[in-house]
Amino acid sequence: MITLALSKGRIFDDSMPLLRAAGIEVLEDPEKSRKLIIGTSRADVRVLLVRASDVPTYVEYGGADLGVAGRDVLIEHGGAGLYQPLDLRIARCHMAVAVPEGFDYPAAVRQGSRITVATKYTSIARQFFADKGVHVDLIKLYGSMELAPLTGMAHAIVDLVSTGKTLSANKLVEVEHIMDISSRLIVNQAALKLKTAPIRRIIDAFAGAIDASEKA
Ligand code: PRT
Ligand code: MG
Repeated sequence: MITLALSKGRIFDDSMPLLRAAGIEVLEDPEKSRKLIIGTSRADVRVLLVRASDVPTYVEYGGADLGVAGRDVLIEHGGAGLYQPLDLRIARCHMAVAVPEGFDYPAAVRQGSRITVATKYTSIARQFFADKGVHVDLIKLYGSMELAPLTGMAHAIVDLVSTGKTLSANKLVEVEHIMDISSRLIVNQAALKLKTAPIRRIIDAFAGAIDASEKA
């Protein structure tokens, strides 16, 4: 049995064409079913539905053989014990620093002020500001980071941006582009040794589908 961990939403949706290219059809719609383990058209392949940030953990500990996770989630997890053979180029966005429209971020940086930053991505934020030599106090949040500057709790946020609509709806502006983000295929190292042929076939089919969509 090959077990693939996916999160509901954009990663699940964007993974479907890749699975199809590997000859795997998922048999249930996760938005309609409450099942956490769903079957596929292949008796030897099943899909596990987990939180996006739990995908690397399931793969690391062998709860799943393979998974799809964002670069953001992989950096925050640390990536220990995970083989990352492919950038799938799906669920693309970027990590950014954003501040309220009125906040003079360049001046704060120039003056060497301490900046309070709210984020779910503390490893990425800590590294980014350390590399810039900016002193920050980080506040860890698990969601709706946009509220932190609006309530006066933080000067800035570090969050993912795709269309930019969430920032503008909350009167925030992007002031730093930290890194581009896309999702990767991750593989449990022991599973790769024990089930080399079927896992390799999936990796190769995914790689072929990515190449084909790049050329299209
Ligand atoms: O929702 P949950 O707390 O369970 O977990 P999650 O938010 O980590 O999962 P999910 O499914 O929302 O995101 C999974 C992965 O998709 C992330 O780890 C990213 O790698 C990737 N991704 C791509 C995004 C976005 N685009 C994105 N826009 N993840 C989140 N967002 C959020 C962002 O945090 C912000 O709140 O969408 C909002 C901004 O979107 P725009 O379009 O308004 O800019
Ligand atoms: Mg989300």
